[in-house]
This record gives sequence, C-alpha cells and structure tokens, in this order.
Amino acid sequence: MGPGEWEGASKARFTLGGVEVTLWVMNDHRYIYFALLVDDDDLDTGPDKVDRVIFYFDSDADGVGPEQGEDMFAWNGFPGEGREPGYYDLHTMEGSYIFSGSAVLDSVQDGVGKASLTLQGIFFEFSKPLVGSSPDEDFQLSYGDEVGFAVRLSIDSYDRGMWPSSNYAEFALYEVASPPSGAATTPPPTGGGQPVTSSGGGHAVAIAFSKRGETLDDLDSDLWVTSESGAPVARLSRRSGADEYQPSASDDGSVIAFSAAPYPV
Ligand SMILES: [Ca+2]
Ligand SMILES: [Ca+2]
Ligand SMILES: [Ca+2]
Ligand SMILES: [Ca+2]
Repeated sequence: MGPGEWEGASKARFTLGGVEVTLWVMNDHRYIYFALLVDDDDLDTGPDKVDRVIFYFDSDADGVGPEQGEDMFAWNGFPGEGREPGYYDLHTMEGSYIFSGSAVLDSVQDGVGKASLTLQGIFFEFSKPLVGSSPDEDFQLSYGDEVGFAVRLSIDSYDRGMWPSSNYAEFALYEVASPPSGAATTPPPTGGGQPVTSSGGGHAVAIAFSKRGETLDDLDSDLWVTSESGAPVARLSRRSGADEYQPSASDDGSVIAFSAAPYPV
C-alpha cells in the first residue's frame, strides 16, 4: 500500500479470535477500497488448511441485513473443488446466514481482490465499484451515502469470528466521501483514478493521474495522462511492485514530478 493512498483512509484495529487485524476503508470517485492486514505467517489455499476473508454489506444502510441481493465479496483460499483461490463477487439470499454456503456468486464479477504475504502478515486488498453491475447483486453508492459492512475472517481453517460484532446483523458504517474537486458529481459506472489537474496559463494541456491496475498482478498504481477532453489516454509509468502517485506538472507541462512507494508495503 502506498502511503499516499492509505494515509487518508478510515482505520480500525481489532482482535478477532486471537488474531490481530488492521482494517482500512476509503473511496475515490469510482471505487471503494478495503484493506485488511492479518497477523498470520502463511497464506493457506487448500482443503486442508484455508485462509479466507468475507466482506458483507448492508447495502442500503437500513440496519437490516443480510437482505436479498445485498452485496458481498470474498477472498477465499479454497472456494471449492474446481475453483481457483482468489476474489469472488457475491450477494446474499433472503434470510441466508453468512458462511452457510447460501451466498451466491454474482452473474457479473465486479471488483478485484488480492492477498499477499508480507512481513507484517497477510495483506488482503480489495477494490469494488461504487456502482456495481447489478442493483440486485451489488451496492449502488453515491457520494454522501452510508453503507454498512462487516468482516468475517477464517484463518488456518478456524473461524475467527466477525467484526464489528458477533451478531451478523450488526454493521460498521462507512460514509462515501465526496470526490476530489473537479471530478464528476456522481460516481460514473466506469472510469477510474484520482485526477490531478495540471494546467499552465489557465489552459490545461493534459491531466496526469494515478490509477490502479485492474488485474490481480497489476494492482499497484501507475501514472497515466489524458487530454482535457478525456482522450487519448496513455500510460506514463508501469513498474510492478511500486505505486506512483501524486503527479504534479511543471508550469509549462514539460516535466511531471511524482511520488513513489513500494507496493504493497
Ligand atoms: Ca494461514
Ligand atoms: Ca439492508
Ligand atoms: Ca457484481
Ligand atoms: Ca455483489
């Protein structure tokens, strides 16, 4: 995680079933991001020993859940025979109980998730569109909306329990932050990045922005540039294992400075 990306995130630390957990939540104008650092020294993927984290949502923040179609996603080290370990976009069935097997795979997989072993533990990282493909399977969030969420953790095949409460119908609340100034006033269904406008003499020549990759092996941020009209787009940097962010252009637009950090830390 690049310090420029997570330093403004909401953060919680707690212990679940004897395991230390740190949680971060934030959003930009397209995605809501969750990260979870779990104190464990092996990332287990298999039927005999499995690590797994499930996020489930009170999508409409009405304090009632899980309700039919409310959002879920998971990183699952053993989702079942014939399925790959990794990220799954899910939703709940009416009256179903999380972990009972009655969570349902979405017809369209939105978002990405990644788990990696770091010196501090297993680092789970997720991004999910504020506006998912289906209102029946994904949350549809606008700036200022609240969304309820809860986390269920299983480490080394042992169910460590749920946060914020052992009562699965209790949720933490996250308020979707307004976008950076100059961004659209409602979340677009597609698009990405945190735009940073670089303008000289009152006329923007280009907009450099930091954008996360959208595939599992390209989750770090790279620099991209677009014209003021929104096209064309070109990638300026592509370094695996490093975040480039906070681009800033010189007055004449000929030089772009940026910050960089190892990813994930
Ligand atoms: Ca483990
Ligand atoms: Ca609800
Ligand atoms: Ca979906
Ligand atoms: Ca979903």
